[in-house]
Amino acid sequence: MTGAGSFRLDVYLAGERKRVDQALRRAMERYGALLSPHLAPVAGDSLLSGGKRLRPILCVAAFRACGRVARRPAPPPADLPVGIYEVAASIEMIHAYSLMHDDLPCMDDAPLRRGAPTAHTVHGEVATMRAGLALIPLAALHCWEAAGRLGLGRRRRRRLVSTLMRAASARGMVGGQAADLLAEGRELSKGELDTLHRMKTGALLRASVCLGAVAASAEPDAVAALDAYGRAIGLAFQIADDVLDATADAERIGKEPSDAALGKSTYVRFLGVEAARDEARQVAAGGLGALRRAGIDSAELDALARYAASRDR
Ligand code: GRG
Repeated sequence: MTGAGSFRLDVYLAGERKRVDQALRRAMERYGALLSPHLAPVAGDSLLSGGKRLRPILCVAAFRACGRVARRPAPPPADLPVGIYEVAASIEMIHAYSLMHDDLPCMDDAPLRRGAPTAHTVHGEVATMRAGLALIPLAALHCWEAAGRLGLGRRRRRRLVSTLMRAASARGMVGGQAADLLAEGRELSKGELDTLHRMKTGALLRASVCLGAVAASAEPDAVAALDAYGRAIGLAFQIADDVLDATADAERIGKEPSDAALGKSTYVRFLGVEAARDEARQVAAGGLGALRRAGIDSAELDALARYAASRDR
């Protein structure tokens, strides 16, 4: 991977997280009424409970990289249309629902998330299940309307919503989760593990990058390069997740490590910690190669690839 020069990832991430959180709060104000009075606080708690916000940040970075407003050096984020943060917020709605459901007793049965008690331990299983489900149509609606406010035509708006919903579907995240649950206690091959994680974790990360590119009205070859980048980042992120689950404590990652207890096949089980770290870095470098070949030069995407592969929380 090439150096990211004087780019300050920590400053960049903190600024972007603030803007994503603002967009999420605006979304809850706008659509809270569609959630019903008792589900809105449950969904709101999960949506606004922090987190890295990597998916929306990738979406905005891809948008910027596609040149609609991009120049080098990168313009300050305030130059970006607010609408791209709104589109990005719709991805985080899907992510929030997936975490709420993932932690339920019928799935990973987790007590902690982001350093706090999980949604169902606070609000109960039924309310958590319902509020999570209610976020799915909200995400689709928000994506559609935000893309309209961004000035996109119907064809691109449809493509954005369709990309997001396909990534969340049984061909993507839901299918990956189902495969993961079925595989508990069973030894997977490396190929099966790759496929599972490209769906469960990778599909939404990949779609995040694609949404940014499509929202920027990028040319097809740029969309294809960003898609390859997103695909690589999605897998690198999961490999790094396995490394963290095997090596970090609950205080650092904000949840109880659970892969070993649930008998899951992981990259660490296959490769060992150090080789898994290397693999994550190599996969991410492959994604950056796709950008370079397409002439896409983005300090943000470069730094985000490193972060996805080598993060420490
Ligand atoms: C009906 C089978 C079925 C599934 C419903 C629950 C579910 C859908 C999908 C689970 C998807 C999931 C939780 C994948 C794991 C992805 C992952 C590594 C999440 C952690 O993401 P981070 O680290 O979290 O970005 P933060 O807290 O930073 O947002």
